[in-house]
Amino acid sequence: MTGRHVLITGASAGIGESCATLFAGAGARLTIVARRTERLERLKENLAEAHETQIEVAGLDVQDRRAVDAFTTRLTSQGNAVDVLVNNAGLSRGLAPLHEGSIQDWEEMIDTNVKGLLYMTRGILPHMVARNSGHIINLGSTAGHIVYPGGNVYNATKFAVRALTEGINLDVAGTGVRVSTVDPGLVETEFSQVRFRGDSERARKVYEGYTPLSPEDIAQVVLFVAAAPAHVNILQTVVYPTDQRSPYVLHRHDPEDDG
Ligand code: 8X3
Repeated sequence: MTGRHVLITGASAGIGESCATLFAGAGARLTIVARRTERLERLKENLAEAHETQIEVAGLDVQDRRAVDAFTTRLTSQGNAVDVLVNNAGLSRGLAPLHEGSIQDWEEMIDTNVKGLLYMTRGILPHMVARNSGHIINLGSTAGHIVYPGGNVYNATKFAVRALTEGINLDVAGTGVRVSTVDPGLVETEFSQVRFRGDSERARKVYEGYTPLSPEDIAQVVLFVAAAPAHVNILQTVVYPTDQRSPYVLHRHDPEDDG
């Protein structure tokens, strides 16, 4: 990845932060964006200490269409071509059945997971097509393959990410641009804290009694997908913890067995 320019959204925590760490370690130049700039600045400091690579930080909410447009216009007009866009920013809100769901929660998920991904991609992809090279890597989910009770709108957004990945992949046929999704199952991040709005006890229980994926596990896959030779396009990867075989089959160890 030496010298390649990687743009990562939602880079202030979790999978995005781990991607930034691994890509910096692999010698990439980074632009890391998120809403929480103080966390990005701290990450930049840590990475700059460990790796001799250029890191740009930008405060950006991918839901904000005008802000994304201004950001991508500025970035691309500086001749700062993006080699890899990691569309990682995403979130889940609530687990209510649809008939009890919060419309505000739905809008936040749709605006971030679907529209935010589209805004970023619309800003960056034309330049990749013009250069006949580049790679869009979307963070999907196993929730984009199988629905589960209360997942409704979150599931729909991740099904959309999968459909958009497949659609963009067809649209750029004949160019050197690559398009991929990495679709994880249960990864221990702030995801459940956000889903349950800071209910730490409920969030902790999601990851109890088995070994979930770590953000680093997924970042390794993203790096592998990005680092594949230019003639190889890994369209989709689905990654579960060994203890989870589907959203419906999760092997939790009996605490009694641990003595
Ligand atoms: C995260 C995985 O199963 O909580 O997207 O939806 S799940």
